[in-house]
Amino acid sequence: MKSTPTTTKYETAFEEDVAKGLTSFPKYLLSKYIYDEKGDKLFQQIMNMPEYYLTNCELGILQSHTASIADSFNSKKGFDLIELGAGDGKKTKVLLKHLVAKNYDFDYLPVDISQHVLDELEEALKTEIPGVNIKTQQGTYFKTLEKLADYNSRKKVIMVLGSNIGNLLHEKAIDFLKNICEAMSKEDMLFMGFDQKKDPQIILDAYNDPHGITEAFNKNLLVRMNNELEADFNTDDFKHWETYNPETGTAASYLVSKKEQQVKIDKLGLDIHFDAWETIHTEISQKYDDNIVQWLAKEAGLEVIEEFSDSENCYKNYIFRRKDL
Ligand code: AVJ
Repeated sequence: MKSTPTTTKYETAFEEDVAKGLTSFPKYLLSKYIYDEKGDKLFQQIMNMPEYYLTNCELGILQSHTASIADSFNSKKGFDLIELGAGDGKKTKVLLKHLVAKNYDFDYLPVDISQHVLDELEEALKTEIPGVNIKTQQGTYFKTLEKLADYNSRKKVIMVLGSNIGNLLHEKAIDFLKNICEAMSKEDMLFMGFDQKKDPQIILDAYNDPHGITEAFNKNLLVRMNNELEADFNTDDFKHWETYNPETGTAASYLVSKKEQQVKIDKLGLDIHFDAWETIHTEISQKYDDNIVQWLAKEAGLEVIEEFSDSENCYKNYIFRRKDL
């Protein structure tokens, strides 16, 4: 029998996910779609705002514990440093500078979906820290991890900074950690940043800044649908709203419709109705404590072997190993 290729109504995952999210109740959109070129720029601006404490907290941890972190990474045959989500490398450069200055034997493998981001990082490192042996890896985390699982001639250190795991609900976070775990060998390490539970007001302020940058970042989802899916969202008709639940540690972002309205998404042939004050859930930014992190690790087959923190325990970077090997 001849097999026919499966056909879907949608050309891209973005189209399919938008259609699914906006025809669900309650409505939602996936935060990963915030990051187009404009979304990347807005996130850079977020990282530079005083209210977004995460970046400076983690930078401070990397600066004050550089030597012990480098020491934990090292092994007899040196190591390969694999960074998932390379970004602009501001925080990573602190580590790389030290590793080069102290003559550690290592390669740096930044992984990113965007070749453009990787090229810029490589260019910057060439002039700023010429001693780094960089091997960029373009692709999704998942594909790259599969590929790098066999990369086993020496110790691998997998690094994920920025509390990026916080965008995932616990169940998904465990899947992500499991994927990483499966790519690890006995002596390999995972070095990962987790934003911590703290005064709820500080968290709300970080995601609800008075400059309107986070609002623009969140609304970039609407702008993208207008640009790419022939939608007619009026961004002024939606309000950026942030909540934080100190019991669960979950910060959540919403876009709230200020009025009853009908929005067309021509490319998807959809006409979406909003009641007045109806919500679109757009992002979660999970906050953690040691118990949650240890539980996530255990569920994924990992264990915490070391942690680094600032004096206020505002943010923590943990080192994990495989538990079963
Ligand atoms: C990049 C996922 C860590 O959730 O703190 C910043 C994204 N959203 N402000 C976060 C974000 C709103 C950020 N992460």
